Amino acid sequence: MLVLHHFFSLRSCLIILMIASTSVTANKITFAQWKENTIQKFHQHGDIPKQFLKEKLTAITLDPEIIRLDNNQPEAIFSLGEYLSQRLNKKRINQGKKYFKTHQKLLQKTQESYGIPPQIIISFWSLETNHGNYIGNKNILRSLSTLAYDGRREKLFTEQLYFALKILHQNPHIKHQSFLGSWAGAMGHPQFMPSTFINYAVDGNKDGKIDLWNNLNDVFFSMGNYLNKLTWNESQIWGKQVILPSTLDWRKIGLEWTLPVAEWVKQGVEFSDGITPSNRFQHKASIVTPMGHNGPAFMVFDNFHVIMRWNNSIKYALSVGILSDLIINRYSISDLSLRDWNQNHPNRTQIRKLQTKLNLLNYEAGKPDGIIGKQTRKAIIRYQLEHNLIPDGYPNTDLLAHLKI
Ligand SMILES: [Ca+2]
Repeated sequence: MLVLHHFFSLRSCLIILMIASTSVTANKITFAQWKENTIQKFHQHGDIPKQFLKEKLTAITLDPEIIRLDNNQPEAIFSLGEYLSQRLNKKRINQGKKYFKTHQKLLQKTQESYGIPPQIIISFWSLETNHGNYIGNKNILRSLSTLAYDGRREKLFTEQLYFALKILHQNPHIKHQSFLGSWAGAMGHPQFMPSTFINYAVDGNKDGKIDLWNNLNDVFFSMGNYLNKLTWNESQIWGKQVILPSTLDWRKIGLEWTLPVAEWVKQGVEFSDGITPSNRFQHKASIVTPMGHNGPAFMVFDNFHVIMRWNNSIKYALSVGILSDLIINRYSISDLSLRDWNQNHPNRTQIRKLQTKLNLLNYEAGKPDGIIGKQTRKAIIRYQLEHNLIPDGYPNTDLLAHLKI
């Protein structure tokens, strides 16, 4: 899983800024020249010996498969129901429950050290690599060099390449040939990007080596440490499914708005399981409706934002939260009626058209990129408000028909 949003230490940030400010114009020079320039820049700005950089980078070749994968982003966008059905299948849920028991001791130790509940660790572990079964077999340095040179997200991947080299330099037990991960550079059981590894990975079993590929103690402790530093709050839950009253002011829906639980309840919000968490009345929460007013609604707490700092996607965060609940039998998958969450989601071409049209009409939807971000959502809400549609910010068929798309 490619993780774009990481927290960097101040020192790392400074190094990143220095590297980025002098980054090369990748696609105008040959790969060999690019490697030479990169070795030079990393040496000047970082603390890795030049000889080491040369040894690791000089022999690297471009990986055409990675360029192809990077350029072929899927056109279809899954509905929440489809997304969750794929990820939360029976086998995965049952395995999660099994590992929750078999690794109980280690998970308990992780919770004692970092305050992260066992079911949350198992849920991330499960969704990232299917409990370590899909950790990727691409050479990290080759992947990151290719992506940095290819240029689409040159800055991000140049930074990650620097951190990857730093990992190899600081951890001589990790050999170049076994430094493997996903095509986008995510590594080991938790699929940490190199910057995450550098800043948050820890040596759980105290054998003097950090091993996120083979040692579960290191894996769980590193995940625990990362989530702890992302400010996971042990006394809170991630969220709960809710039922919204028809009278609710839709302008208050979305992660930008927070109100105390008591206030939401006062406004008529009910909990799908019928249990009102009165012990959490003072906690602040937002309400998200990832499929608009025709889909499910969730009340989410600060921990939901923590999950989104790991991977900045509401659907991903919901999958982590829901799987963690399923692992501890808070409810069962059949209680969720995922089939009802399957309404058609427009594809990227339709969203690009929608953005272009909204821009033409001066609703400022931002660059037509086929992705519903904050700005597009705001533009949709403004349009909906001005045309007496329910202002849920969701591009449903009514909205597309209204705009003749
Ligand atoms: Ca270790």
